[in-house]
Amino acid sequence: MTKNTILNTWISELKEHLNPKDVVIWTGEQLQYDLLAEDMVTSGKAIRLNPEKRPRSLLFRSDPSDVARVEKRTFISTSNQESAGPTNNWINKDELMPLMWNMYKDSMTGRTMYVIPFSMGPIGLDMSRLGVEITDSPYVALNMHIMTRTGNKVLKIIENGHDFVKCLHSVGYPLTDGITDPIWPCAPIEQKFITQFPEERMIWSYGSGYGGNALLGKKCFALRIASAIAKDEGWLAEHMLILKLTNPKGQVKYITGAFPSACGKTNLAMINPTLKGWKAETVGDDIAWLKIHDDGKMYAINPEAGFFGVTSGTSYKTNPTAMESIKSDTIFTNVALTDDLDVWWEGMGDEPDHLIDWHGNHWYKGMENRPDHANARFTAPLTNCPTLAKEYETPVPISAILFGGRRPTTIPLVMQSYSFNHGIFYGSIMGSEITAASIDENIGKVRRDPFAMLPFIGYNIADYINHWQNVAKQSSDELLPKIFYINWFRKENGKFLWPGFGENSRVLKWILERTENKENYISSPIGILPKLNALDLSGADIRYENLLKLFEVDEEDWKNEVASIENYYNDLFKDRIPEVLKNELKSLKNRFNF
Ligand code: OXD
Ligand code: MN
Repeated sequence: MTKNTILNTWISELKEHLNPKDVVIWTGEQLQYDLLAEDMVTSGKAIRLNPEKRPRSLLFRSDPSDVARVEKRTFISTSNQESAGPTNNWINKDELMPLMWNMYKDSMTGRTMYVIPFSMGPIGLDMSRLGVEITDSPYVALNMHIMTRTGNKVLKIIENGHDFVKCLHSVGYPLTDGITDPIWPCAPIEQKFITQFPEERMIWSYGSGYGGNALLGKKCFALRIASAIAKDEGWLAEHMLILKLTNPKGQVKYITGAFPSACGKTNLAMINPTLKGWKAETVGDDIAWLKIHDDGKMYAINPEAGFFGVTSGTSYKTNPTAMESIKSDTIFTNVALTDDLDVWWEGMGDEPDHLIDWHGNHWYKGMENRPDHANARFTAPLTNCPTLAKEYETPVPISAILFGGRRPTTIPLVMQSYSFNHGIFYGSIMGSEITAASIDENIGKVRRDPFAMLPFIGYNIADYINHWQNVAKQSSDELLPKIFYINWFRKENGKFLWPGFGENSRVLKWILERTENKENYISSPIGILPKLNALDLSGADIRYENLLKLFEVDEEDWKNEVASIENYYNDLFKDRIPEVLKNELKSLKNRFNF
């Protein structure tokens, strides 16, 4: 079958146990993609969009029960619970492996088993890692073709003996006699398992066909398994965008940023700077692998080859670059279909009079239900992106790391940490304020999402924090990226104080100046803040009172914040609060005289 015995033995074992009707090795050729796409269209599982409006693009509709990552069915399975820590669902691997293996029995009956060799990161690069996903979902095969580097080139490296992460996926819907295949096969929620086995460097996913549950290169591999590999090898696998910035003098710098969902990560990765003469280019929008090189600097790669972005709210106004990136060769999932066979979603622009909604039903303007799903997605190749940086396939040196969240109060527009360790503290307290929770008592409370990695750390979060510190010890604060906390979302009387989007370039400018130690700052108990005249507001419509509010450090707010952080650390880490966090919290209190 292939020239790698480990891979062959694995394929044979799975063929025998999962009972597929045939096996297809993914070659990565465009023709193979095109034929499978055509197959999906003729079998009624996908709709070909209007080739004049959206060339070579497809629309899929998932089962209404299978529309997002299922965190409560996502597991880290190891030999002891301590290694998974408090942020992960854990089941002993001696229990879960046999249980899942049993579920996989004959689960591919009547289906084709696709064997997809893939590389996370550019093929052949030192920092890249290889995997093979075995799946019975043609939708997954098509998406993996876009989201990763797949096919013969990768297989060849594996055949030369390179190791790979075994990723097994089944939709959990065998086509035994008399069973017809639904448009989107999947298993009921209680049978879904998205399991990482970090000790084995292995992923088993069963029962879901959607996004991060099924495209195993993304969250399962590039974050959960990779974070465990990275811990052993001394690097970081992070939920971060990578952005290239060029100032009017032509100087180039790269930054990364981690934000909880719905904080505009993809928008920042594709920012259109309003500051004159500035240029921003995209390296990645979701995941960064970071490693300290021999020169002591931290370098990043984007391990992915595509965008798997939320469509909702994406428009020529909010993110023209994303709109340009999905003009062709794109897979849409759970968006609405227009009368001329194009796509539509909420926030895209003018509402058409009639659509076919994501369930396949007629939808008319004025109807209450939305025609697209809130987590509808586009899958598009990076190379579609008009602002893709030419360095997207080489490691880039990182000057600044941005952490942030949605905080209507307390946190200023931007602040810089006093040290790398203080930056780790910033990462640990990240989060967004709950504004429209169904449980009223939670409104106003902060939902913390440390490093935007809460559902993605493949091991104990206390060890993860310590690992950040250990990585930093490979270099010095001088050479390491500078760390910033940003908050585009501060409000006064219910109104945003900062315009956001392209105007965020003004903040990025200050950040880059600070990476060169420009003396344009003041010190405050919470970190380094811009002098008010240091933010370049040329041509911007920002009122002076707003600026003052954006940088206000309110002692009462910070008393509450400190108490909230203390509670959160105690609840989360129990008796394992990392020393670095204890020390940084103490220093913060000292600077305030609390
Ligand atoms: C996410 C995503 O859920 O990128 O973070 O899909
Ligand atoms: Mn993400």
